[in-house]
Amino acid sequence: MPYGQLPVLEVDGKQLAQSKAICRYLAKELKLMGSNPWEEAKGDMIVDYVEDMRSPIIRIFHEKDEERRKLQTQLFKEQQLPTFLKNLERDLTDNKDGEGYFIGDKMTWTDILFVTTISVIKLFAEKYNMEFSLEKFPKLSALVERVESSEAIAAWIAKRPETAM
Ligand SMILES: N[C@@H](CCC(=O)N[C@@H](CS)C(=O)NCC(=O)O)C(=O)O
Repeated sequence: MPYGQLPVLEVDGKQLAQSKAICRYLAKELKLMGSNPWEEAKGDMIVDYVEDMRSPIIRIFHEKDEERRKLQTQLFKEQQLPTFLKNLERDLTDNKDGEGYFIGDKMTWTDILFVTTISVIKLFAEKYNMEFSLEKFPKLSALVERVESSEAIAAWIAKRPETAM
C-alpha cells in the first residue's frame, strides 16, 4: 500500500492510493468526467464541498465522549447538514433547472460521489438515531433516484455486500 491507508486501486499490478485520485482515474477511463475544463473545475468544486459535508461525520464517529458526540450530532443535523444541502440543491438547480446532473448534460463522477455520500449519511443517521431525509431538497432527492436507477449502478446496488458503519 503506497501510504499504508485504504482505499487502494490495483491496475495491472500497479497501486494507486488517495480516493479522489482513484475516482478521477476511473472517471477518465469510464467517460464520467465533465466535457471541458470549466465543467471539470465545477465538478471538482462540488466534490470538495461534498467532502466538507462528510467531514463532521468522521469527527463524530471518532469522538469518544458520548455527551460531546450528541452535541456534535445535533449541530450536524440542525445547522451544518441543512446548509450544505441547501447550497448543493442550488448548485444542482443552476444546471438545467436541476432536472439532470450537477454539471453538463450527463452523469459524472461528481453525481456518483454525492449519491455515495448520501448513503454514508443514511448509515450514520441509523447508527446515531439521527433523523435524516432529503424531503426538503426535491432536486437532490430526484438526483439520488436518477443515479441509483441508472442501469450499471442499479445492478451493483442489487449485488453489493451489506455495509455497516
Ligand atoms: N486522503 C485519503 C485518506 C485515507 C484514509 O484516511 N483512509 C483510512 C480508511 S478510510 C485508513 O486507511 N486509515 C488507517 C490508517 O491511516 O492507518 C483518501 O482520501 O484516500
